[in-house]
Order: sequence, then structure tokens, then C-alpha cells
Amino acid sequence: MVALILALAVNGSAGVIFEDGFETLDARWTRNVTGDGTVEIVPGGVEGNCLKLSASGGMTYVSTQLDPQEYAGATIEVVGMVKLDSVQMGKEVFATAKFHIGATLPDKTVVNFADRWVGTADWAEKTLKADIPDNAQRIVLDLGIQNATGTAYYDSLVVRDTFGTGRPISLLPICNLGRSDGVANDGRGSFLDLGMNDLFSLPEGNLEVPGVTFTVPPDGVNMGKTCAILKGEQRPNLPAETDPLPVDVKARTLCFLQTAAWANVEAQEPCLAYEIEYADGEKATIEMTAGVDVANFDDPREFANCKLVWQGKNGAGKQVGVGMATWRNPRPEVAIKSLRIVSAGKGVPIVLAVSYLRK
Ligand SMILES: [Ca+2]
Ligand SMILES: [Ca+2]
Repeated sequence: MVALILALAVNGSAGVIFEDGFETLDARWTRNVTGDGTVEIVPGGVEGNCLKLSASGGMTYVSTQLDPQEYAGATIEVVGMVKLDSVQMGKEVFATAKFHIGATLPDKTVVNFADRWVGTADWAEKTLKADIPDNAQRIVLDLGIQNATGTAYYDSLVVRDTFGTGRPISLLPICNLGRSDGVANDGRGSFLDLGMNDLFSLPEGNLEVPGVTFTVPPDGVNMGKTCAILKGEQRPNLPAETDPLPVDVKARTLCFLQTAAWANVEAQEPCLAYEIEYADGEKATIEMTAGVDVANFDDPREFANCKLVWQGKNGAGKQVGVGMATWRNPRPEVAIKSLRIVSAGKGVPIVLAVSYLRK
């Protein structure tokens, strides 16, 4: 129970789908046995009881279904303790003890994921990761022995959706500038042409925010173009909008890592918008307002839908920061085909990363 609480605390509400210590055989599991196989709960687990599956050449496994509405498109991770006693492979390479996930597609083909074991081995942690296709209609997790002989024990099983904290949508195809400049007001370099007053100190790589992970591209990739910075009154020569970025994901929530320059947060003027097009052609516009959804990079503050997720000093010694705004998608069942960023033309919008959550 302590482990469960810790796991939930680490992963937040997203993440753990279920845990099973096999003190009893929970109703979620269906038994599938052919021949002389046995399914038992016995003492001697890593903790308390465990699941003991024996096979004599046929099938011995327990199965549970994962809701495709929830987990199609997810990355499912199965971690558990496994002990093996004289497991001998059957005729085919897949005839072993295993963790197995089968995802059935609309055309009835099954995509299989498995971690397989043979032999005799004391308790050891085993892991299976499965990228469930977006169009999976049925998802089944099996623990057991297929067409082999021997005994496998399972305990301390944790099934997680590691997609819980989101996946990045790469903005690189629509990035036009970088996070650093060099010499101010020389009409060259990058960012806002403000010299060391830039966002170079924003760490590259994963930016972990409670509930969301953003990916900030390294400064050197994409010919230094790592963010989208659009036109404003102070930078009239920047593009007013980006091309549509192909996205092609189903999402419940979009999370934007963004900031601005010279935006009037007191006046709460429009700063930028994300225009999305769904797979069925319908469109939606997500308006971002200064002082509500977005702050200025050199005046890091929080507003109603602007959570300050990173701040630090830049090369000019100024305190700078970036914020997160989130948008709840009213149509999570329809794929988002593309996303385009459009400036409102006043302050200069700066978009650094976008991630999406399925929940
Ligand atoms: Ca147990
Ligand atoms: Ca410059």
C-alpha cells in the first residue's frame, strides 16, 4: 500500500492504470487454461501472496482488458516481479512465459507486444512497453505461459500509462528564430535582436511541469530555429503567422509553452491565436490574451491561464521566464490535423513548445 501511494504521488492522477499484488485473484482477470494448466494464488510472493501459473504444453494465462477509449494511442508500461521454474519453450519462439499485450485494429489484425522468458530464475523485475496504435479497438493484457511447459509466478504488478504527462508536438517545421541573439539592434542574429537580453538560459531538453512535460529543442538544431516569434508593433518585419503545422493527434488538452515581448498585460490585449483544423475539416481558434494567458518574457508573472513554469537570469542579468497556458479541446474524439500560430499584431508572441494530453 505504501508503494501504491508513492507511485500515485510521483505520477499524479495520470499514470497508474491499476496495481495488483495478487493477494487474491481480482475479478478483472479472466482465466484461460487448456490442458493440465493451473491458475492459483499462493503464498511466497515478493510480498504476501502471488499468482502462480503452471502449464504442461498448452495455454495458461490470465487476461484483462484495457479500455480502448482511454488507452488507444497511449504508451502502456507493464512492470512486475516474475519468478520462473523450469519454463521450457514450445515449438515457436513465442511459446514461453510472458507479459503480452494484444491490440486489435479495425481490420481485426492484432498488433502484439511481449516480453518473454524461459528457464529458472528467482524474482526479478520485468518490463513491457507497448505503443498502442491510435485506432486500436480492443486492448488485452495477458500474463502467462503460451504453448510451453513450466511454472511462472507474478507479483507486484503495476500497469501504467506513461503517456500521462503528455507528448510533445514538434514545432521545428514552423520555427523561424532561436532563443539567443548576441549583439543588440544590429539587424542580425536571432530572438528579438536584443543582444544578451534573450531566452538562451531556458534549459534545453525536457521541462517537467506538474502534469505536463514540454520538450525544448537544443539551440543547435534546425539551423538554430527553435521557436516561433511573430510580428508585433515593435517587430513589424516578422511573419504575422506560421504555416499550418501537421499534427495528426487526438488530444483532450493542448499545453502551450509561450511568452511575449512588449505585450500590454494591463490592457489585456489579444496577443496570439492558435488556429486548429480537425480531421473532418472543422476549425477552432484558441485566443491567447496578454495578462490572461501570456506574460512578457522579461517580466515573468502568473495570470489566470498563465502558469509560470520556468524563470531564471539571462546573459543581460535580467530575470526572464516562460509560462504555460492550457486549452481543453471540446472535440477530443476527432484528430487535430494541423495547428497554425497567428499574431494579433500588438505585442510580439513567442511560442517555445506545445505538448498534448489525452486526458
Ligand atoms: Ca503479493
Ligand atoms: Ca542581433
